[in-house]
Amino acid sequence: MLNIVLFGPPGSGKGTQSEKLIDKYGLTHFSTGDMLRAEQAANTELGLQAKKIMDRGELVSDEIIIGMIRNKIKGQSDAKGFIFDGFPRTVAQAEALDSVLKDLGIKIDLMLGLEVEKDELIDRLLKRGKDQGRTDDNLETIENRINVYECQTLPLTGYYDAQNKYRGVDGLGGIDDIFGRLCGIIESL
Ligand code: B4P
Repeated sequence: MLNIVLFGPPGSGKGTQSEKLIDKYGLTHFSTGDMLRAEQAANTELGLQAKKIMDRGELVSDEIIIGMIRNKIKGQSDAKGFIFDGFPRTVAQAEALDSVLKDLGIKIDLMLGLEVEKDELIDRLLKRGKDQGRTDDNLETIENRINVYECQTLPLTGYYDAQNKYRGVDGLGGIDDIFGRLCGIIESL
Protein backbone atom coordinates (compact mmCIF):
# COMPACT_ATOMS: atom_id res chain seq x y z
CA MET A 1 0.00 0.00 0.00
CA LEU A 2 1.24 3.49 -0.89
CA ASN A 3 -0.05 6.48 1.08
CA ILE A 4 1.10 9.92 -0.07
CA VAL A 5 0.53 13.48 1.06
CA LEU A 6 0.86 15.86 -1.91
CA PHE A 7 1.90 19.18 -0.46
CA GLY A 8 2.60 22.71 -1.71
CA PRO A 9 1.34 26.29 -1.80
CA PRO A 10 -1.91 27.24 -3.52
CA GLY A 11 -1.51 26.86 -7.28
CA SER A 12 1.58 24.65 -7.03
CA GLY A 13 -0.16 21.91 -9.03
CA LYS A 14 -1.38 19.52 -6.33
CA GLY A 15 -4.72 18.88 -8.07
CA THR A 16 -3.04 18.61 -11.50
CA GLN A 17 -0.40 16.08 -10.36
CA SER A 18 -2.85 14.12 -8.18
CA GLU A 19 -4.87 13.17 -11.26
CA LYS A 20 -1.78 11.73 -12.93
CA LEU A 21 -0.61 9.88 -9.81
CA ILE A 22 -4.07 8.36 -9.35
CA ASP A 23 -4.05 7.08 -12.95
CA LYS A 24 -0.58 5.58 -12.64
CA TYR A 25 -0.73 4.05 -9.15
CA GLY A 26 -4.49 3.41 -8.71
CA LEU A 27 -4.66 5.51 -5.55
CA THR A 28 -7.84 6.72 -3.85
CA HIS A 29 -8.02 10.52 -3.91
CA PHE A 30 -8.87 12.78 -0.98
CA SER A 31 -8.95 16.48 -1.88
CA THR A 32 -10.38 18.60 0.92
CA GLY A 33 -10.68 21.54 -1.54
CA ASP A 34 -12.84 19.40 -3.90
CA MET A 35 -14.91 18.12 -0.96
CA LEU A 36 -15.59 21.68 0.20
CA ARG A 37 -16.49 22.81 -3.34
CA ALA A 38 -18.89 19.82 -3.64
CA GLU A 39 -20.59 20.95 -0.41
CA GLN A 40 -20.93 24.44 -1.90
CA ALA A 41 -22.39 23.10 -5.15
CA ALA A 42 -24.95 21.11 -3.12
CA ASN A 43 -25.81 24.25 -1.11
CA THR A 44 -25.36 22.52 2.24
CA GLU A 45 -24.98 24.50 5.48
CA LEU A 46 -21.31 23.43 5.61
CA GLY A 47 -20.80 24.55 2.00
CA LEU A 48 -22.28 27.99 2.68
CA GLN A 49 -20.07 28.47 5.74
CA ALA A 50 -16.97 27.21 3.90
CA LYS A 51 -17.52 29.49 0.89
CA LYS A 52 -17.20 32.62 3.04
CA ILE A 53 -13.94 31.34 4.54
CA MET A 54 -12.49 30.19 1.21
CA ASP A 55 -13.38 33.49 -0.50
CA ARG A 56 -11.29 35.25 2.15
CA GLY A 57 -8.41 32.82 1.53
CA GLU A 58 -8.46 31.48 5.09
CA LEU A 59 -8.50 27.89 6.31
CA VAL A 60 -11.72 26.09 7.14
CA SER A 61 -11.64 24.91 10.79
CA ASP A 62 -9.64 21.80 11.68
CA GLU A 63 -12.75 20.30 13.31
CA ILE A 64 -14.77 20.42 10.06
CA ILE A 65 -11.91 19.19 7.89
CA ILE A 66 -10.97 16.32 10.21
CA GLY A 67 -14.64 15.25 10.48
CA MET A 68 -14.98 15.19 6.66
CA ILE A 69 -11.83 13.12 6.16
CA ARG A 70 -12.68 10.68 8.95
CA ASN A 71 -16.09 9.95 7.37
CA LYS A 72 -14.58 9.50 3.91
CA ILE A 73 -11.77 7.16 4.95
CA LYS A 74 -14.11 4.81 6.78
CA GLY A 75 -15.05 1.90 4.55
CA GLN A 76 -12.00 2.30 2.29
CA SER A 77 -10.01 -0.58 3.74
CA ASP A 78 -9.65 -2.34 0.35
CA ALA A 79 -8.00 0.72 -1.30
CA LYS A 80 -4.58 0.22 -2.96
CA GLY A 81 -3.40 3.40 -1.30
CA PHE A 82 -4.41 6.97 -0.64
CA ILE A 83 -3.32 10.33 -1.98
CA PHE A 84 -4.10 13.31 0.24
CA ASP A 85 -4.24 16.50 -1.86
CA GLY A 86 -4.35 19.80 0.03
CA PHE A 87 -4.69 17.95 3.35
CA PRO A 88 -3.28 18.12 6.00
CA ARG A 89 -2.79 21.90 6.09
CA THR A 90 -2.08 22.28 9.83
CA VAL A 91 -0.18 20.23 12.39
CA ALA A 92 -3.50 19.43 14.15
CA GLN A 93 -4.80 17.96 10.87
CA ALA A 94 -1.61 15.90 10.43
CA GLU A 95 -1.91 14.47 13.94
CA ALA A 96 -5.58 13.63 13.37
CA LEU A 97 -4.72 11.94 10.05
CA ASP A 98 -2.05 9.81 11.74
CA SER A 99 -4.55 8.75 14.36
CA VAL A 100 -7.27 7.83 11.80
CA LEU A 101 -4.75 5.85 9.72
CA LYS A 102 -3.40 4.09 12.81
CA ASP A 103 -6.90 2.78 13.54
CA LEU A 104 -6.82 1.22 10.04
CA GLY A 105 -3.35 -0.21 10.65
CA ILE A 106 -1.66 1.96 7.98
CA LYS A 107 0.53 5.09 7.83
CA ILE A 108 1.73 7.90 5.57
CA ASP A 109 4.76 6.75 3.55
CA LEU A 110 5.77 10.02 1.92
CA MET A 111 5.06 13.74 1.75
CA LEU A 112 5.88 15.14 -1.70
CA GLY A 113 6.21 18.94 -1.60
CA LEU A 114 5.83 20.92 -4.86
CA GLU A 115 8.13 23.94 -4.67
CA VAL A 116 7.05 26.95 -6.76
CA GLU A 117 7.97 30.61 -6.34
CA LYS A 118 5.35 33.20 -5.43
CA ASP A 119 5.18 35.14 -8.74
CA GLU A 120 4.51 31.94 -10.67
CA LEU A 121 1.78 30.89 -8.19
CA ILE A 122 0.03 34.23 -8.64
CA ASP A 123 0.24 34.02 -12.46
CA ARG A 124 -1.18 30.48 -12.50
CA LEU A 125 -4.04 31.25 -10.14
CA LEU A 126 -5.03 34.49 -11.89
CA LYS A 127 -5.14 32.51 -15.14
CA ARG A 128 -7.28 29.80 -13.51
CA GLY A 129 -9.59 32.53 -12.17
CA LYS A 130 -10.08 33.79 -15.75
CA ASP A 131 -10.52 30.31 -17.26
CA GLN A 132 -12.65 28.67 -14.57
CA GLY A 133 -14.23 31.55 -12.66
CA ARG A 134 -13.18 30.29 -9.21
CA THR A 135 -14.14 33.08 -6.79
CA ASP A 136 -11.04 32.52 -4.61
CA ASP A 137 -8.70 33.09 -7.58
CA ASN A 138 -8.49 36.90 -7.38
CA LEU A 139 -5.34 38.83 -6.43
CA GLU A 140 -6.36 39.84 -2.90
CA THR A 141 -7.50 36.33 -1.93
CA ILE A 142 -4.51 34.67 -3.62
CA GLU A 143 -2.06 36.84 -1.65
CA ASN A 144 -3.87 35.97 1.58
CA ARG A 145 -3.87 32.25 0.71
CA ILE A 146 -0.11 32.35 0.14
CA ASN A 147 0.37 34.18 3.43
CA VAL A 148 -1.82 31.65 5.30
CA TYR A 149 0.17 28.86 3.64
CA GLU A 150 3.50 30.32 4.80
CA CYS A 151 2.32 30.89 8.40
CA GLN A 152 0.08 27.88 9.09
CA THR A 153 0.84 25.17 6.54
CA LEU A 154 4.55 25.36 5.72
CA PRO A 155 5.56 24.30 9.29
CA LEU A 156 4.10 20.88 8.43
CA THR A 157 7.22 20.07 6.42
CA GLY A 158 9.03 19.90 9.77
CA TYR A 159 6.44 17.44 11.10
CA TYR A 160 7.07 15.00 8.20
CA ASP A 161 10.78 15.77 7.91
CA ALA A 162 11.24 14.69 11.53
CA GLN A 163 9.89 11.29 10.42
CA ASN A 164 12.17 11.35 7.32
CA LYS A 165 9.11 11.39 5.02
CA TYR A 166 9.38 14.84 3.41
CA ARG A 167 10.76 15.17 -0.14
CA GLY A 168 10.77 18.56 -1.89
CA VAL A 169 10.30 18.59 -5.67
CA ASP A 170 10.91 21.40 -8.18
CA GLY A 171 7.35 22.34 -9.24
CA LEU A 172 8.41 24.56 -12.17
CA GLY A 173 8.36 23.37 -15.77
CA GLY A 174 6.12 21.16 -17.87
CA ILE A 175 3.42 19.09 -16.15
CA ASP A 176 4.88 15.80 -17.48
CA ASP A 177 8.41 16.74 -16.37
CA ILE A 178 7.19 17.45 -12.84
CA PHE A 179 5.21 14.19 -12.87
CA GLY A 180 8.41 12.35 -13.84
CA ARG A 181 10.22 13.87 -10.83
CA LEU A 182 7.40 12.74 -8.48
CA CYS A 183 7.38 9.21 -9.91
CA GLY A 184 11.16 9.02 -9.59
CA ILE A 185 10.91 9.63 -5.85
CA ILE A 186 8.01 7.20 -5.39
CA GLU A 187 9.84 4.46 -7.24
CA SER A 188 13.01 4.97 -5.21
CA LEU A 189 11.10 4.08 -2.01
P1 B4P B 1 -7.41 23.72 -2.85
O1 B4P B 1 -8.61 23.26 -3.55
O2 B4P B 1 -6.59 22.70 -2.13
O3 B4P B 1 -6.59 24.41 -4.04
P2 B4P B 1 -5.25 25.09 -4.39
O4 B4P B 1 -4.29 24.97 -3.26
O5 B4P B 1 -5.66 26.45 -4.83
O6 B4P B 1 -4.65 24.47 -5.74
P3 B4P B 1 -3.63 23.31 -6.27
O7 B4P B 1 -2.27 23.33 -5.68
O8 B4P B 1 -4.39 22.01 -6.22
O9 B4P B 1 -3.38 23.80 -7.75
P4 B4P B 1 -3.82 23.21 -9.17
O10 B4P B 1 -3.28 21.86 -9.48
O11 B4P B 1 -5.30 23.36 -9.34
O12 B4P B 1 -7.80 24.84 -1.73
C1 B4P B 1 -8.80 25.84 -1.91
C2 B4P B 1 -9.26 26.40 -0.52
O13 B4P B 1 -10.02 25.38 0.22
C3 B4P B 1 -8.19 26.83 0.48
O14 B4P B 1 -7.74 28.17 0.26
C4 B4P B 1 -8.94 26.69 1.85
O15 B4P B 1 -9.76 27.79 2.12
C5 B4P B 1 -9.83 25.48 1.65
N1 B4P B 1 -9.22 24.22 2.14
C6 B4P B 1 -8.88 23.14 1.35
N2 B4P B 1 -8.33 22.17 2.09
C7 B4P B 1 -8.29 22.63 3.38
C8 B4P B 1 -7.79 22.09 4.61
N3 B4P B 1 -7.22 20.86 4.65
N4 B4P B 1 -7.91 22.83 5.75
C9 B4P B 1 -8.48 24.04 5.72
N5 B4P B 1 -8.97 24.61 4.59
C10 B4P B 1 -8.88 23.93 3.42
O16 B4P B 1 -3.03 24.23 -10.13
C11 B4P B 1 -3.36 25.59 -10.18
C12 B4P B 1 -3.34 26.08 -11.62
O17 B4P B 1 -2.02 25.97 -12.16
C13 B4P B 1 -4.26 25.28 -12.56
O18 B4P B 1 -4.96 26.18 -13.39
C14 B4P B 1 -3.30 24.40 -13.35
O19 B4P B 1 -3.77 24.13 -14.66
C15 B4P B 1 -2.03 25.24 -13.39
N6 B4P B 1 -0.80 24.44 -13.40
C16 B4P B 1 -0.58 23.28 -12.71
N7 B4P B 1 0.67 22.82 -12.96
C17 B4P B 1 1.27 23.73 -13.80
C18 B4P B 1 2.56 23.82 -14.41
N8 B4P B 1 3.50 22.90 -14.21
N9 B4P B 1 2.83 24.91 -15.19
C19 B4P B 1 1.88 25.86 -15.41
N10 B4P B 1 0.62 25.81 -14.88
C20 B4P B 1 0.31 24.76 -14.08
